[in-house]
Amino acid sequence: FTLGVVDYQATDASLGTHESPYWFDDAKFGIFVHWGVYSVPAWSPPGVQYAEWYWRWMEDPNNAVYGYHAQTYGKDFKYDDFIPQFTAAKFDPKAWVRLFQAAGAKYYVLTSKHHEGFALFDSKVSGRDSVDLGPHRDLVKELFDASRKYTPDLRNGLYFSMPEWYNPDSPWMGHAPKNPYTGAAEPYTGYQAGRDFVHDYQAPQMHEIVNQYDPDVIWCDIGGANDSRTVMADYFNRAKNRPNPKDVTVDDRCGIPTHDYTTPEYTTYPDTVVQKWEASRGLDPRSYGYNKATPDSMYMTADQVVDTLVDITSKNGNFLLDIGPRADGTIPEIMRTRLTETGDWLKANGESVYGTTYWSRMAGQGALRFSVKPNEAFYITSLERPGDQIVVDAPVPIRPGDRVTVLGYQGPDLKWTQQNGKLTIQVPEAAKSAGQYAWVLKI
Ligand code: FUL
Repeated sequence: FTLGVVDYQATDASLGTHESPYWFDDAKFGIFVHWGVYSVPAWSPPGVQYAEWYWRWMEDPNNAVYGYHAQTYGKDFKYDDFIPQFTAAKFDPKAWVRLFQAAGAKYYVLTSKHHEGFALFDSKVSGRDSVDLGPHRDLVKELFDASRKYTPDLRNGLYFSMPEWYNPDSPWMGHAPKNPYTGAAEPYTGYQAGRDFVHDYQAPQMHEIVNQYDPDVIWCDIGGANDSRTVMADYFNRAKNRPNPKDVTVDDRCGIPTHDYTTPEYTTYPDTVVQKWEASRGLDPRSYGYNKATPDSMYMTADQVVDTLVDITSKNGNFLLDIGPRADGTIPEIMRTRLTETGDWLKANGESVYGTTYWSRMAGQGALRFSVKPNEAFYITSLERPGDQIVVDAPVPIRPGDRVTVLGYQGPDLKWTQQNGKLTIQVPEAAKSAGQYAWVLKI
């Protein structure tokens, strides 16, 4: 086994030996951030479709966004006219990373460039970025710098959309952008057409994010035409060959077989999946980008966030929970509240989540979910407020003399019996009242 000795080659066989690192498996909870020019209009019918797809929807006469746009901004208002309003004027990177940490997240993933092709970093291969346009700031650098300074334990990740919708050179949906109402051709601001999309633009940008920002995670999206073998070999080698080697990780959407984990979206796997996975979704019922039409009442509750996190991690997944900041860089109050509520739960109960592994026998039973710290503890988490007893009809590894406690509850140990393979635990009223969202029993 030659890990650390031999460099990765740009082949599937070589790259295929890369796996998700321990830190990622142990981290369990990350924050996804969708932020871009789409954060300016930030509109879609709530609960229906992704607001970060505004430009796509606006092009489609059958979509509600088409009419909304004409009515709100007028038919002459082009998507790129939103760019100057993407100001980031109140963007406070230190407050962001502190919030992610307060949420109990161990990493975050920021959209370095979404399908609209607007990069939030200083790109030399394109002028379509936040340094040349809009805020005139390197938003990726500012966030990474703040994280490294104020929250050094937080890992820093970047999302990157491989194709671009209206890039005139993009092989995906590439066609020159046009006004959806008049059909007139429009400039793709900041970008010089006539390139080999993959080799002159996409791959160089991916090298830029690797070399300029040194991310712990690259979260590719969509796949399609790519030079990702070369990019990933460079990324992996750079990480392992430096004076302080570190382990980086990559998802399964780079357009090549290589991946460390799979990425169900707005869904989770029904049962344990042994290869590492990470489910993502927004606090919004159906959007990653900010949707100002979504009422607070439609956002996930903290109870739902906690239940989702516990459910996912019991099946060997991570949960990448998304927020959508506003164009000025502020994070809507409802999102901040949900994150800190989640963090409060994790403060008392996080030992049943971080650094655990799934129980090989089963992920859960009814409202119960299981997690394990080998040779240390077995956790039973009830997603509902427990009744007077919890019964597990499965061979829970408990031995005579083992103590059962409730995390966050200072009272006496719980009484338990195990008979015919069934574990019965008595739950006192005070222990139930000590918790909220999800109750963790520790053996
Ligand atoms: C999808 C994108 O189309 C969505 O807008 C979002 O970024 C999600 C995480 O991935 O493929």
